[in-house]
Amino acid sequence: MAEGRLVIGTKMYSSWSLRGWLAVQLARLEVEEVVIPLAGGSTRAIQDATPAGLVPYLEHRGARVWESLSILEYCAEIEPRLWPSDPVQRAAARSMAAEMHAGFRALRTAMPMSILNRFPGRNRTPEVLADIARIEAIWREALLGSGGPFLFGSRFGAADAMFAPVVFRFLTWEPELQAMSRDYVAAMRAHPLMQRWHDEAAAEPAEWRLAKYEQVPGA
Ligand SMILES: N[C@@H](CCC(=O)N[C@@H](CS)C(=O)NCC(=O)O)C(=O)O
Repeated sequence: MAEGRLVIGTKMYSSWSLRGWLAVQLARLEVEEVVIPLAGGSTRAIQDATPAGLVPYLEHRGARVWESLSILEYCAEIEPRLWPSDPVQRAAARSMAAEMHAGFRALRTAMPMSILNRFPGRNRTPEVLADIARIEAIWREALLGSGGPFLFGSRFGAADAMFAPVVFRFLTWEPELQAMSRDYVAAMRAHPLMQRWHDEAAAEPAEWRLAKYEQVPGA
């Protein structure tokens, strides 16, 4: 029986929802999944269903958890292996997750998650390329330290969950990436939870598609 619910947005586009959903899956919480279609702006349905008017939002055993990073931390209390066991590595993983949560605005704005689309070569502004360079640098440091294939070793963890939408963005927008980043993107994409999210996004009703994320930018 469900012990709560996870409220998320359209899987095709809702990058923050993907982060919360991955954490909930990795911690194996038994919650009902409530998907509210995004409308490209604030919606009454999401405002009514969540404290901050944003998805993801988790209710579990009496806890009310909003903000994707808080959901990750809540899930890590139940499944501590979401973070590396080594304190030095754990500090790095938390810093990367926090940097993703707070930053990379140029990339997030110019290269939205739109899972089934392919827009190679588009929107490579200097600000976006700077974000991508920083992401590649921190991925590289983590992967070299852990040996991969995930950021902190063999287990898909919280830091990977935070960067999962970046993986889908890179597959859509196809920026030029270093070989190590390409290998990481491939390892992430092959993970069963990423495959499941992709397939469930592809199965969403056609009427949930939003023109702003479906059109080739600038066309
Ligand atoms: N800082 C929040 C950001 C959440 C967010 O911006 N979610 C978007 C969808 S990806 C949203 O709910 N937008 C309101 C709407 O579309 O009605 C988090 O980390 O959870």
